[in-house]
Amino acid sequence: MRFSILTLNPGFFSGSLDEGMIRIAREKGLLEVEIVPIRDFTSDRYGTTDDYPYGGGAGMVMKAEPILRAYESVRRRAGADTPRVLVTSPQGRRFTQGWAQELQGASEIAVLCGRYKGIDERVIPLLGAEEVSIGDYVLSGGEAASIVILDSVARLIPGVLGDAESAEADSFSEPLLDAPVYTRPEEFRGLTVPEVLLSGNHERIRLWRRREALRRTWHRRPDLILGRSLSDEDRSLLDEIKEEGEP
Ligand code: 6GU
Repeated sequence: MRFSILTLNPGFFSGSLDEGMIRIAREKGLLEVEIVPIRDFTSDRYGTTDDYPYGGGAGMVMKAEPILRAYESVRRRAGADTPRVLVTSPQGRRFTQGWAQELQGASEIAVLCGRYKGIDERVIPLLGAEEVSIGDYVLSGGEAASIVILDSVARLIPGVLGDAESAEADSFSEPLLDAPVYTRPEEFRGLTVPEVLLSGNHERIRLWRRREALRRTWHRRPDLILGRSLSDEDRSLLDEIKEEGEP
């Protein structure tokens, strides 16, 4: 998979691509990341990438021309593969695990990092782009969002994660939050590990984890539970949780 990131701030990415799972995916040759500095594709001597908005108003708008030229360089490299193109924007459709899974099937992905005040709207149809938002808050630019998207897609590429990790059901593949986890020591600063996890009783542990997953989800993200049909077991666990009231 090749992931091209078109940005006004290429320095944002130094370091972040050389750490953790993104680095491993790149080292294994499963992921190639190309940072495309939009300013390199300006044609005037000032390297102008933005301009005033038609109709007035605060803030500057990213110009179409340098973006299209930057994208055309990505296209040339991609050859026959038509990239999936995303534009980061607070106005975009919300990014989800399902969207990440769908992108994982693409061989070429290009992400244009928008900046907060926006991009000339004509860029969207010209690139055949989809606008994507990572959540309901405002970032000053899409660079951080593009790393979020890259990370979530890269870890789904077959062979990137070890079997142990990828075999595990991810939180959000199954739409409940994960139960809490603990590691050694058994007691730390007066806090102990729940006894059930030390019991060796696999059925009790399974049930405890299920209950805690439901409990967290119910208290923190009830939207993930409401309107879903639950198994009989989940239903009765959730009834117990509701009896307990607030945490
Ligand atoms: Cl993708 N971009 C910006 N600028 N702000 C955001 C966002 C993206 N997602 C949430 N807020």
